[in-house]
Amino acid sequence: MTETSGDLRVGIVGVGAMGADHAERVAHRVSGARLVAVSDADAARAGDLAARFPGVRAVTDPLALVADDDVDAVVVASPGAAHEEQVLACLEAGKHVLCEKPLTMDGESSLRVVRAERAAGRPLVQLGFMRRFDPEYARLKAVLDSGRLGRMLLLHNTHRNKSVPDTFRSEMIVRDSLVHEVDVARFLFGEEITEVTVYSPAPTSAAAEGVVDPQVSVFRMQGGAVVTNEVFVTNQVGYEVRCEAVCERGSAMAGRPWADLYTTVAADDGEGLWGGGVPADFLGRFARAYDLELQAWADASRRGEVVGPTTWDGYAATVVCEAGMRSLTTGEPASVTLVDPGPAS
Ligand code: ISE
Repeated sequence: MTETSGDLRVGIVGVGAMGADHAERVAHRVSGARLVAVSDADAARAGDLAARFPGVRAVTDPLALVADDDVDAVVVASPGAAHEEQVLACLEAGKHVLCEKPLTMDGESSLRVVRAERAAGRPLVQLGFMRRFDPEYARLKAVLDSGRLGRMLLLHNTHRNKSVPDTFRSEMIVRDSLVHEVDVARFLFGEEITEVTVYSPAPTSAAAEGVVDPQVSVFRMQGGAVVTNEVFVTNQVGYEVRCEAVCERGSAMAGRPWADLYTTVAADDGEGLWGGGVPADFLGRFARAYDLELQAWADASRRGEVVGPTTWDGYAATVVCEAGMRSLTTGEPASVTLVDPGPAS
């Protein structure tokens, strides 16, 4: 990327897997943006990452990074529990933010962020629901909106990860994984979710002790449509994310496994096999989506605008996941109540 004086100077707070991936992206693939500073609760990790990029500073205090006059805009990729304070600090400083999901850990705090943004007088926050930027999901949305297939009746989402650490408990399958399907359903239908039921099938023997994996859930949409979700985070194969929209006059799929490169391979028994690859994780599967997401964020921030998912989308997703976590415990349907944040100031 060629640097110009008009580049958006970006700081990244939280440089675990996602934040480090975004650092690479901002430094090398996003035009009109320049990585200037990184921060992490693990100072050594921030220092090591900064050392890979000439001119990038490691800042110990994330709030100091936010306040830094040499930082125009901030990517918040820290653990969810730190988001509220960091996003509020960005709003206070009048800086554009790309906040990874979840917006915050509960509905009340997410609502505080929605209200703080409204009080700031202009939108500043884009939520990191990258699926909206994935070319396949974006095309699916365009086909649905064109009306060619008629009204959408059902949506079936599949979300599988190869493996997760033992610390990834049942509730995190809802809050960190199902949350993407929550956003996909709201995005594709253009409606809110009113009720969630989470079912707990017998777990795979590969799941950590006490973890409900896979999980199957059902969303009821405002207009009466139904969404089914399978989330299975220990499939032992690879990252498989796809969905099928069933409409009155047709259906459409995104993330078809067979859309991958067709390959043949010799097998030991002499039979030969055919197939394609399965990406190992979301960083690979959604690399293009993340590139487009960050580029759209940088371009919009330079114009003083926000595109893509908003704090309201983050708030709604948090509230739906809270209901999902209640249903996970009781096995009963849990209703979703969204609170009107009130008028913008
Ligand atoms: C992770 O946090 C993500 O956001 C991924 O997109 C999702 O597939 C994974 O299950 C989550 O743990």
